[in-house]
Amino acid sequence: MLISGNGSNLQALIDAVEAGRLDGAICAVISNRAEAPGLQRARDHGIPAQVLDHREFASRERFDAALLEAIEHYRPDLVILAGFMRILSDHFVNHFSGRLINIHPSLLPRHKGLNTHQRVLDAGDHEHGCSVHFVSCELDSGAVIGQARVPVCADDDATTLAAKVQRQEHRLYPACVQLLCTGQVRLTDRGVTYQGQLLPPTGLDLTDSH
Ligand code: NHR
Ligand code: GAR
Repeated sequence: MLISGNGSNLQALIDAVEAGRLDGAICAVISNRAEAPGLQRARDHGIPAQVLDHREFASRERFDAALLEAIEHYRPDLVILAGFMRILSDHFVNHFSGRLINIHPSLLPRHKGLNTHQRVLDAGDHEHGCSVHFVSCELDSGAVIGQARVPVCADDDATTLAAKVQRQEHRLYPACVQLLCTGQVRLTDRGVTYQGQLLPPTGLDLTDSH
């Protein structure tokens, strides 16, 4: 898993593995920031955690080459971005094609890029949420696996919205990763399939029905 910060989504995946809700193992965590709290979360659960500081590399391509090598050391089936804040170059993305996923705090294709919660408020949206998607070369534009929606209320600000969305992220990400681990979801040349059926562009609706 690749992180840059808190690692609450990493924690949700660790919890899912430990609870037997995920047929997989997290083989390593790599952060581009040494101060990322997620590194300690990994170590607390016996997961190898490593820092690769992008500022120590002369170019994005050099950083990505070192990152690719560090990841390949573990031979993972899946590479999971969870609050990882560095844009990845085409070579990296193509190398892990179909095995590289991200969670993005919006209902893609709405609000690609950063500061999504404030942008949802500025746009007057009544609905917000999160998306798990395969990473493609074009930023935040890869095929969507699943989404979870939350209502936007009159008294919401960017902080309350972020908290609501994150609560859903912590359900959505383990659920999507499990579908990948069991082979029920795949990236094909036609798009994302679930149990062999092509999904719509918004993927599976995994909104909390409670
Ligand atoms: N890389 C590719 N090629 N494609 C995607 O879809 C990617 C990606 C790398 C990361 C996550 C993404 C998000 O969920 C992600 C998707 C960082 C930036 C960004 O602008 C944008 C989108 C995402 C992550 N990063 C700045 C950069 O120059 C640095 C910002 C910072 O360090 O705070 O890399 O939103
Ligand atoms: C998550 O909300 C994730 O959707 C978002 O950052 C947070 C990371 O939290 N990702 C991005 O904004 C990617 N650009 P975490 O570190 O606690 O998992």
